[in-house]
Amino acid sequence: MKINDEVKSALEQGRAVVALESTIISHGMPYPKNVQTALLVEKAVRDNGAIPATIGIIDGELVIGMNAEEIEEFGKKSGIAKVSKRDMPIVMATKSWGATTVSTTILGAKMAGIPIFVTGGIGGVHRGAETTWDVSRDLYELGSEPVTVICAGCKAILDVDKTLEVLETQGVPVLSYKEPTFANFYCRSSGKPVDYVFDEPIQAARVMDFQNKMGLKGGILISNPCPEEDALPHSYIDSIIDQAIREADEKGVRGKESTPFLLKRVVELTGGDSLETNIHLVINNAILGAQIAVEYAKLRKEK
Ligand code: PSU
Ligand code: MN
Repeated sequence: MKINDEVKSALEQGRAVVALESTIISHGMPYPKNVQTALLVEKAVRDNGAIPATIGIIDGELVIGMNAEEIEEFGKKSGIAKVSKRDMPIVMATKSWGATTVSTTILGAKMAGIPIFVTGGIGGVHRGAETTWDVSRDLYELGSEPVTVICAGCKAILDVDKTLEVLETQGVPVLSYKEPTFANFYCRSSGKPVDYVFDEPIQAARVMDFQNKMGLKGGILISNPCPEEDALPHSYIDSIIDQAIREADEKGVRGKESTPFLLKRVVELTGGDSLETNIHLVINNAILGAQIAVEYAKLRKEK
């Protein structure tokens, strides 16, 4: 593992650091918007008082805090593996490049001692999981590692009810910023209740603090609805997602290819609108994540 100097000294001094993932760069968005977004997200973290640490695997080494050239490579290079937990030792042993998903970014953040991680939408239980058994590893890492994840709900291509059920089984508290319901990625509300609604970043930091104090294994999920002006209407995006899922079924797209295929198809079918929403919601999450990280660092310093 290689931690960059800025991140290392921030962690040593107990300053706020926010982890960021690399699958959203290499498999979640097209070039060059993926790179531009990753850099804007890092800037949003800095503007709100924290240090960004984008995580990825380069030549078999887990890098905590990639530089701008490395982020550019992740956005451009083809053949970078999408790395779930099971792929990690293989990518290391073969000295390959690997993009970390939510699950492996949680693992990297934990190894480095970073308590907060910002993404777009987490993976979850896919629609039709009763026959495919496609349940993202993201939910199990959230259940076992002490990292708080800020997201705009689970990706809209998923089954929200089933995803929330697995989070409950995994013992993951689901918090929502200002809105009474769990966010739905491109839309502000899924209509499903959460465990706690908060209005100030410090309130989320206090929940993190108690989870830590009690030694409860696992993380916390924070849902932050995408900005009002960027949200897409439910009826419009739902019919497009239905079409993308039908096409995936017809083509036999399965397993780890499923999420990248669906996201890409939804971007095409919305004429790029869903990509703009995706970009804005990640930046919005970075702002909240940095604010919570700053409050959490203050709480820890008071001890
Ligand atoms: N959020 C986005 N775009 C993405 C992802 C999340 O806005 O591309 C990625 C994350 O890395 C997440 C992964 O962990 O998709 C989920 O993949 P799967 O459903 O195969 O577990
Ligand atoms: Mn899957």
